[in-house]
Amino acid sequence: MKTYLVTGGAGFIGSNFVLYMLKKYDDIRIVNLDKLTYAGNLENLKSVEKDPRHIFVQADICDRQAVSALFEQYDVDVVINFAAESHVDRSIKNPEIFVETNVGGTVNMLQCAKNAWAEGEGFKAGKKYLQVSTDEVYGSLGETGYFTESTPLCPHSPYSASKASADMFVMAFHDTYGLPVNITRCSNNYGPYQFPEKLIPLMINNAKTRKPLPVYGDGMNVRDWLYVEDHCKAIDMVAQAGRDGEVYNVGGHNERPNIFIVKKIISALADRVDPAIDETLIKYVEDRKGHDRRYGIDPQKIRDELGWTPETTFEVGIEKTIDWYLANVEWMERVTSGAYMDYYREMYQNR
Ligand code: NAD
Ligand code: TDX
Repeated sequence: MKTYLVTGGAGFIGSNFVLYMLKKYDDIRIVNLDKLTYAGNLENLKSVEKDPRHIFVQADICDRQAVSALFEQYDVDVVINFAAESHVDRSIKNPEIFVETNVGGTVNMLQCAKNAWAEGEGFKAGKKYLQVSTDEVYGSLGETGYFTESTPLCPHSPYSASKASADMFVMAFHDTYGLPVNITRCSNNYGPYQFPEKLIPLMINNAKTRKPLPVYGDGMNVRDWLYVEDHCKAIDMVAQAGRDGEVYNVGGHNERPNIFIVKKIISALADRVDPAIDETLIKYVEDRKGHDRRYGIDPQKIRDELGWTPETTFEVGIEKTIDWYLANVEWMERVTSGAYMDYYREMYQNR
């Protein structure tokens, strides 16, 4: 039985990954370490609450004692490090926590894996540390071209700078100590359980409640969208078969300008909820500082080496996602109460 130490497994992608893996494999065990920040939500994991293959531990990835105790208690085979501060706008307001968690936390995870897996001059067989990273570390594209794994790192936001820095430590642990690592760099994810500070769930929630839809700048920034389950599949494949020390970009050539996404959500909600939901809700607001213009992933390496291809087209994925948020009103109400309201007011009242 393989044991996974998944960090950040109560967040958006992490919880989708835990559910995906427990559904796909019988013979695995997942130790899920999460600090439960504002973005962590155990409600996402309700369906596996009583599953003995899922062990939840509330802890901080920066905590040496807590993390090394887990390596001691469970014979961890694979680490998947999702835990991070993940929102660009928050990083612009408060960069320090991004350094602490995304850089310091990653180095702590690497050190703990290195210590626990040491054997003789090298490491025990069959171990893997996988760092979940982002296409944002490559910076911004012009109108043409794609990010490949050899595109130089050129992050612009405090968030992407922290993720790029973490990636460099991951590679340093491979190059210096020979730690068996991989990095995945994925494009924008969407799907169930995404916190409504991010574009798609924020727009669905605002449109449903007839609140203004805040579009940054001219709305023509382009993101490359991937359905979260396709990302989970890619991570599983890389963890199993990725060549040590390699980076794999993950994306499905689904580039869309932000305004296209917003209009798509409006028309879907007009059909499903109320025909009065229309484009008059769109409010162009002050642009994000340092706003990257375009992201676009070249996924050739993961396709050719590991046979990964996405299964969900954007057209299907966005409909499924909208349906999920409309069917899970209580989930949305719970995550948008309390502290979320303060965040929302602070973010958007002067824009
Ligand atoms: P998220 O914000 O939804 O979840 C992050 C999780 O990490 C939360 O459960 C939170 O409680 C936990 N966490 C935060 N700080 C922690 C700490 N110090 N110790 C332990 N747990 C902590 O993020 P997400 O969107 O699910 O992203 C997961 C990972 O994937 C991140 O590393 C992110 O950089 C990367 N990524 C995200 C996207 C995307 O579109 N969302 C795309 C590419 C890569
Ligand atoms: O209210 C909004 N209005 C708006 O126009 C919000 C929240 C966003 N936007 C724009 C900014 C971006 O161009 O939409 C685009 C997407 O924004 P986010 O959902 O904040 O995502 P992004 O900044 O692209 O980063 C996401 O993808 C890469 C994740 O948050 C990162 O964790 C991941 O690494």
